[in-house]
Amino acid sequence: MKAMSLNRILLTAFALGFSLAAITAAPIPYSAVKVIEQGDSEAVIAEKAAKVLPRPNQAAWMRLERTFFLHFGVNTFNEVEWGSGREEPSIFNPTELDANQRLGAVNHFGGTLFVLVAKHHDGFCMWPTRYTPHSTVASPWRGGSGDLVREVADAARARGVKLAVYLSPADLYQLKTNPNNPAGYYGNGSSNVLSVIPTDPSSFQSNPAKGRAPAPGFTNYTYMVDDYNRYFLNQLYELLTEYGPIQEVWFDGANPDRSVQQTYNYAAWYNLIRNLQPKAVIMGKGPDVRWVGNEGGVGRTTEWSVIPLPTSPDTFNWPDMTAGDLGGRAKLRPGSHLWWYPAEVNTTILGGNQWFWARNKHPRTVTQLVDIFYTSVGRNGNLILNLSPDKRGLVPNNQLDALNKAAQIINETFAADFAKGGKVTADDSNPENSAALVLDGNLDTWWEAAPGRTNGTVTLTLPKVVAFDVVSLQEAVDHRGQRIESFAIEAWDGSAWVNTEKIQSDDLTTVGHRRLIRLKSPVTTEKVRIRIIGARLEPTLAELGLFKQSIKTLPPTISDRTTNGAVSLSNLAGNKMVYTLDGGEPTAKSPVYTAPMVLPPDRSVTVRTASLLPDGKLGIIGSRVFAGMMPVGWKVVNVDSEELAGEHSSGANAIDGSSTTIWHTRWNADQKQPHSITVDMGRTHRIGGFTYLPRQDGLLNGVVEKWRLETSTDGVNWTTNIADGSFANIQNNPSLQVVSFAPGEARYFRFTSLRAIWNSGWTSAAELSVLPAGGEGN
Ligand code: FUL
Repeated sequence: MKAMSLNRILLTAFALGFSLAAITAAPIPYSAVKVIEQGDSEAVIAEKAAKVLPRPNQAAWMRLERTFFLHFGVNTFNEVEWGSGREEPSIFNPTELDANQRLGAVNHFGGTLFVLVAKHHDGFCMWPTRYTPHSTVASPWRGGSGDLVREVADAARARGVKLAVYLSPADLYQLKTNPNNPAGYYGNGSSNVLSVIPTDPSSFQSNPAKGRAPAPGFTNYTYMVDDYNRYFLNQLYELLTEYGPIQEVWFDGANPDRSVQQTYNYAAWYNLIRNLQPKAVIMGKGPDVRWVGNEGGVGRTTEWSVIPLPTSPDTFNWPDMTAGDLGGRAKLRPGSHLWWYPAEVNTTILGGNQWFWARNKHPRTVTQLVDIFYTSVGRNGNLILNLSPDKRGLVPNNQLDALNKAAQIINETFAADFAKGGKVTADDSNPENSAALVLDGNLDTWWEAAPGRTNGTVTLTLPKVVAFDVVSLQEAVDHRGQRIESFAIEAWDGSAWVNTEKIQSDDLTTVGHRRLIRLKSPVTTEKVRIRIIGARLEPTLAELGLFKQSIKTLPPTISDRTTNGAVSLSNLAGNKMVYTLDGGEPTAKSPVYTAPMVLPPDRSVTVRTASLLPDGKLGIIGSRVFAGMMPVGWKVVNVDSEELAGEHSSGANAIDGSSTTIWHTRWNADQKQPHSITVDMGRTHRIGGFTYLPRQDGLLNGVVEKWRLETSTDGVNWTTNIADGSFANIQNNPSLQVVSFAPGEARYFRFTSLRAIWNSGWTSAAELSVLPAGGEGN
């Protein structure tokens, strides 16, 4: 009986053109998780990886693409990146807060989702929670009746933007060592006891089994948890039941004070979220969405959404995944649990990856924001761009201006799809999935290569010649997973197919939900083909688009400063460029750029520049602050440790003007803080601050977290300018740190590392410099 039915299957299969090899093995079904077994062949491993599909909450989330973050709280009022938990709620008093203002900017950019920081690491709650008085209720804002979550939720819904919440697991206000809150729950050693969520606040510790009435339409839940986890669950409950649908819950892995141990009961948190908001994704320390691994807005050029986990996702503890190759074939090993885990690319509108507003923080340039769009949304990840309202509670004009200009460029670029109206053919297709489906604007229909093939070519013939320089590709990930491993984009030049030249070092490897490839210059043709060279299984394309970048108004690119202080300007469109070096706004009459400009060595300089368009108008103005003096004539006069053997990392590298060489203490010796370096600037300057550029090679060894800065006019008598400073969040944001102090005369400065990341004994620096008196000294 069995043999007969198998024969019948085989006959039918032959009639349909399947190969014997493909049909004799048991078919591998699509599923949410797959385990690679010992002995699985390369082909089986690839097929398993290709048949892991996104779960429904992820599929909906991936289509959001352009999402926003908002960091605003007590840190805004103290102008710091990380708080201490000891802030007085009275400092929180935005005078003009208007949630509609920030949502307007989000709308203009096509923003689909807004992630509000409801509680940052400092523990101050932005809504009137029942479980701590440390919230907006204790602040003067709206006379103590303010609820930021409500105001943002209402404004977002009114504008069709979805809502999400960030609730920091680290909580310095609740830290049991916080003198301002001696009864703090965080790390208080309480036992796991039966707790009803939502808990009655009046018997929160005395009788946690006593619940309060559930929110309308919801019920209550029971967990065995300690005080802090019960606190956290109750806060989640409030946020997820009182503000309408929540699309994403954001769990940050950062923790400014690890001296107090507290276990997070993630299993209970996830369970509660699934019960209350089953459509939400859990981001970060959770199973649904992965942090891309940096805060600079840059996804991988090869970005797999299927990730091998060493254990089952049910028991995995979701560490940060920062390696370059997370899901390539070399990573797929026996024992791997393959899991859909797409990337979210979080970054800031403020330069230097800074999350909270402060007077001296400036927005990124428009060019940088446009680039970030391509390196996030264009690399199979969702972009989450942070806005930073100021003390008024409003997003300042300079941030709005940068965002609106970037939005204008991106919107103009994607307004017209030149592929529309074209005719599409493929060399070979699955009969159910014809090539024409790549132009139907529907991600749920797709072209698929004929069964058994792992390559294929899709050719687009346009009714007339077009010029384009952006290619958009999308796989049918919701239905067929992620498969493409390598492809080429070719244009017909009238007699042959020629490879188009891409703008960046992007590898043409993965596609996933969306891949945007920018070309070096516009290609003019009436025929384009996408040649898929390799795939894990039959490749698919759900959509294909061709666009022309709106580059004419893009601000010129301002280069790094060379060791001689020279800076050059360039622009893709080949326009003339005008500039100023005194911080003033360039006009059509400003000097026209002709050759690299040598900046003065003894002060910070702001370069501002714009393209001079053929019609005499100016394009968008770009600017760059070169903070810190040039190290011309400087010498290291003392360094307590430097690695000269393994790799040349002498102290001199910290003042050579190059961000690619580093000072590093000895690798195998002197592994104890403090470490210090003393620099002689050759003559006395009046200075008002210093800069520290951590190593920029992606490694964190020796990156300084706590430090001391001293200055001297004679190298003998020293003034301590800052005795115990710290670089908040440098582990996540290893970017230029600019610190001001009371101005004074100095010929020498001494930088001492007191603590490095992971409490290691090393110290490293790419560059150290000082600021002329007068802040950043434009
Ligand atoms: C980091 C935090 O420490 C920053 O302050 C910010 O919230 C960012 C989104 O995550 O790890």
